[in-house]
Amino acid sequence: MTSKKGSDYKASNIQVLEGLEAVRKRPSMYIGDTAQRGLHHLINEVVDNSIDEALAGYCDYIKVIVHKDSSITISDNGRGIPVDMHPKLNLPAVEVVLTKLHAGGKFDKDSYKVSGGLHGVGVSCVNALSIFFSAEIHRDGKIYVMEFERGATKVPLKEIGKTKETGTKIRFKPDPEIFTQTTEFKFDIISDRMRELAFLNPQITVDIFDERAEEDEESSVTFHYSGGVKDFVSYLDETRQSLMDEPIYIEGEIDNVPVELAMQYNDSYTENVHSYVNNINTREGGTHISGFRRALTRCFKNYAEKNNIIKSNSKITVSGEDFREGMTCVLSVKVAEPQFEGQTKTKLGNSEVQSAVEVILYDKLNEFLEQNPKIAKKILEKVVIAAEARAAARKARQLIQRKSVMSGGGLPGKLADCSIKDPEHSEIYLVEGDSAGGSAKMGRNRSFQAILPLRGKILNVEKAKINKILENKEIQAMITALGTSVGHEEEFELEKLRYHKIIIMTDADVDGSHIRTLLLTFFYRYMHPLVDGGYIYIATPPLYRITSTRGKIDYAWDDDTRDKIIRDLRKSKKKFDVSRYKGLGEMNPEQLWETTMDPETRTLQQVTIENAAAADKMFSTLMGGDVEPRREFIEKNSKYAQLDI
Ligand code: 0RA
Repeated sequence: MTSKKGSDYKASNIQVLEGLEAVRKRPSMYIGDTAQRGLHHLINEVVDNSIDEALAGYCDYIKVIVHKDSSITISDNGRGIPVDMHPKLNLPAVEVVLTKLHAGGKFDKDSYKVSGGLHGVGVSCVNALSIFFSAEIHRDGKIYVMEFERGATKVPLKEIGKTKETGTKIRFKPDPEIFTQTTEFKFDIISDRMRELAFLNPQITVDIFDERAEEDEESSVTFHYSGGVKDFVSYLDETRQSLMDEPIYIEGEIDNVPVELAMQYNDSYTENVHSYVNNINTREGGTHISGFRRALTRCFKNYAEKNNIIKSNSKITVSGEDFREGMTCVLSVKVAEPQFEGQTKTKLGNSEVQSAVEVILYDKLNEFLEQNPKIAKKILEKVVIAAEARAAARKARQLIQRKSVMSGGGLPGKLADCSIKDPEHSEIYLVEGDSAGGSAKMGRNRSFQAILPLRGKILNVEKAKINKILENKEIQAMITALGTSVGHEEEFELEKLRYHKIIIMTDADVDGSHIRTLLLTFFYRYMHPLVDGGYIYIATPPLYRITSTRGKIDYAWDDDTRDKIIRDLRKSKKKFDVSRYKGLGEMNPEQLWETTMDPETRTLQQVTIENAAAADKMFSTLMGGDVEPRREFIEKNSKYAQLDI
């Protein structure tokens, strides 16, 4: 990594493009969306600048404060935004940085512009989208401040005192005119990202304070991990049984591409490889991931042959994915000029990165295996079992297909299909229990709504091998109904998906939320593209029914609404009866339609993954082996854990 000596910044380095009107006109173009995700993106956009300072070797502390009024303060101990005058524009550099689009002094190729959010649009966008924005800069022995409203300068740059420190403090309050859905920041979304950044940048410490927290709630957290990606892997595998004492850690640099990787095998059957380029989670993979896979496969195959572990006459064929089953890995590379491709621009395209990762991993992993024959043997035994299970799974998959062909239309008997065949306009309800399934079948609009009742608890896929999963009747029914098959990459066929809305409808009780989590775990692990594509939804049946005179029925989805309805009824001196729905089965078909299934009146919650590593951790904790961490996790996260994955 480069580390610049001294403060050699000049205002004229800044490349100026245009003003901020464009950002306010089309905010989604710059921050992705203006809903919850975009809102939180504002924080990332500012923090990315602090991380850039850290990567350049000037910053090791970042503090985030969530204020009561939904504003955010982010401060760092970097060099501070430059304040010298820009010769051509006749503006202080900081004003250019904060009020001009794409302004930034980091365009020279010598310096790594390694950090940067998905969109990498800069702090000026945050300014444009805030009703209030202030910057306090400690630099050259002086303290400066500047204030803005919706991107327009309200208080020009002024000096307000002296200081011995350097750094930048930015406070902003998102504009509710832009963020019409919500301006409420979620502590867990912020902390998931800050934790991730702390793992990926071991030199930094991040503090988060939540001033909104009630007395009994956790209101601050500190992240610092001197072990970097190695600590990250240990954290992700906290609730899994590891096959080794500590993760393998590998590091190196080729062609100006620093590569860092930690990996560990555990007793699960899922592959958890998280890759990052310049701190950005590359969900779609890319050249660094191909380099990783090639090296891994080559290395283990060589070792196995050399040591006669997999006999050449053996019937099993070991494939690349068998080497990654039950593996947790974090791969982090830094690339000076990354090319991002793919649907969500999270796939690395730079070809030079493949060989950099491949060469570094191959050499060092080889060395590790030679030095640790016991671990090597354990891993390879596991790989052989994975290969056998995969062969069995292939048979099970074919069986599911054959069965569905033999049963005529090929659909499971319990499915009440819809009449429309256009997936884009069709939806399927996965319903807990046969009795609720019956109500749903009667209450639905059969033209576009299909119903698949699921009996009892589906299998916990976190603890089962793929061949066992495919033998499960409920899972088989889902696979055939959805039409996509299951598994990684080639095996999964998104284009065959028969419904573009898959709606999980379970009771609003402990069992219901357990079944929902089991289903989500299954989709997350074995039908990942459905989660990524936003096809999965959760139905929200009401919690209370309030019946008043002449059979008028009100529904309430939470306690506050219930209390308000009761107050109003009392005021108008009406008699009423309140009951809590214990299960979907207590609703008659009309009620179920009206409250939970009618597109005009229902509320569906779309399942999205904000942070893949955090989601992995959540599922392994909720569904993994250890009871105690699960209990703790549920208690700590009960407010969020249900939906915000
Ligand atoms: C422009 C140029 C330099 C640093 C920054 C901006 C900068 C921006 C932010 C936003 C939050 N914290 C920040 N820290 C720094 C380079 C400075 C130099 O070369 O001295």
